[in-house]
Amino acid sequence: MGDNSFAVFALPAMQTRESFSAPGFSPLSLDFPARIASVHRATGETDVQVSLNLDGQGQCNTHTGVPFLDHMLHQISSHGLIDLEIQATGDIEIDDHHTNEDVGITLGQALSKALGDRKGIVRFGHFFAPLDEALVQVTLDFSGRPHLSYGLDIPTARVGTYDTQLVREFFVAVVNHSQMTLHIRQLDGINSHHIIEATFKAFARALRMAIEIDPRRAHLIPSSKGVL
Ligand SMILES: [Mn+2]
Repeated sequence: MGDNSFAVFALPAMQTRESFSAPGFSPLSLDFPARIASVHRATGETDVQVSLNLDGQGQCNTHTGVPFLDHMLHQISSHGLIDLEIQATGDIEIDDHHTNEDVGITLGQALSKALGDRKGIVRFGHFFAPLDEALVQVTLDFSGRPHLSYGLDIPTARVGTYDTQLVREFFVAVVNHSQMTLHIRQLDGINSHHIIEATFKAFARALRMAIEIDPRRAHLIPSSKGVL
């Protein structure tokens, strides 16, 4: 019976694979407009320019004046496969707070702009990222309702010169300006650099999953209400 049942189930599976053996999907193959955006935001405290391509290859060029933030933005680009260019100047002679927050705000606005009405996206994303002893889970939803549930317990006040309280401030800004629901859970971790970097890696992969075009409903807004 084992041999027969294998044959019965294996044959349709092989046919299914062959019938979908077309080249890899890209939004362009569904006549999607390029999912790119540029946002410039200037205040009395900072001047931030963000350009991104959601369907990129992880090319990253960021100069925020906050080296650790640049290192984390590189994780978003590289693991999210988002081409990302960020130039920021800010009042870092005071501290990194305004620049960190305003980069988050502008990145959130650029994400929202590139997604447009969010037609065709998978919408939900999740990932567990380890970095040595650290393990962080990120779950997100482009729900249209900003919410952050922040579950990091970072053991030191600073990583290099970067104030570790700014991690939460960054994600608050991204969430509010991209209209995203975001849950971050730290499952393990001792080293602050590892915990934060695992968070950005998990965020990047969850983001990549959520913004991917779902070919089965590429021309529909992914909500039972029809609006996000
Ligand atoms: Mn690192």
